[in-house]
Amino acid sequence: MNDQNPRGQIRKLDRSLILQDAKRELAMPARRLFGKQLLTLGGLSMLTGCSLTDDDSVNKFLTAVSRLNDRAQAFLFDSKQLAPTYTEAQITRPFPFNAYYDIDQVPQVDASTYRLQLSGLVTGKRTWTLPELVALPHAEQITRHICVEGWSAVGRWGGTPFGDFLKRVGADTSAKYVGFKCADNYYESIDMPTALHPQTLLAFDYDGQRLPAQYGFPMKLRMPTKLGYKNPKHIVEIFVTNTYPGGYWSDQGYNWFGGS
Ligand SMILES: Nc1nc2c(c(=O)[nH]1)N[C@H]1C(S)=C(S)[C@@H](COP(=O)(O)O)O[C@H]1N2
Ligand SMILES: [Mo]
Repeated sequence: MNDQNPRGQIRKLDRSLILQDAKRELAMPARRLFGKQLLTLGGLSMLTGCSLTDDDSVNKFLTAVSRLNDRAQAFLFDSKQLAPTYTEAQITRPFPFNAYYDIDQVPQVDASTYRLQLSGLVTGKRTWTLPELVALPHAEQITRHICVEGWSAVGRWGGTPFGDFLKRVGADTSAKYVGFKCADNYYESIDMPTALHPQTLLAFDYDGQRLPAQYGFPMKLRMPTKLGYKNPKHIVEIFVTNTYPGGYWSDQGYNWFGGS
């Protein structure tokens, strides 16, 4: 019997404690997991018996943990839970700019020739002009944008609820992912429950004005339930798919779900 075997007993205890610890860690928003990852990794590597002896095995292991984390976050995501909203007076001015390049490299998209492409699992594969998009039902939000680099800021965005737009274009909302291609070659993808979340906005406006170039003209996807890097700016194509599309930063090791 196990309880007469001290070594077996200790093993069992360790396993359940480590599992508990791992569960707690995985339940946390990704940004907190980043800081504490080492603690859990030690425990998890013991638990799984993975030997983390070289960069390759460490990378594979971290990817596996991150995928596990994606699943935990997807499981915990409550599609009815709303992110906090703020007042006009709480807006951060000026709102920070961030991208994988400097502000002088921001893409200049021509409004008159711009067309939004839709592809993948959608029945309405027509293109959309900017005036057509801006004429869609309008919603506003004042929410907090949280960047993994350690800053956050409150901003005001206006646009059309993305879930309604997906339904309007005949998207298969039972599919797993919505992907985005951007004018600056950035790319991103999100889970369908987040795409359908009531605060997920296809945003054309910032603070009552058309989105300035640096904040993502002609449109960005604004999700207060996700970290900054999940919110693509300068969107030129939206596609619906069951094949994991990855994203600019998650393909470099950041957590894909990226919940805030
Ligand atoms: N197309 C595109 N979208 C992007 C990025 C980018 O480099 N290109 N950077 C992301 C990151 S890391 C952040 S924090 C926010 C910054 O948005 P802001 O300039 O409106 O603050 O945009 C996100 N979306
Ligand atoms: Mo970011």
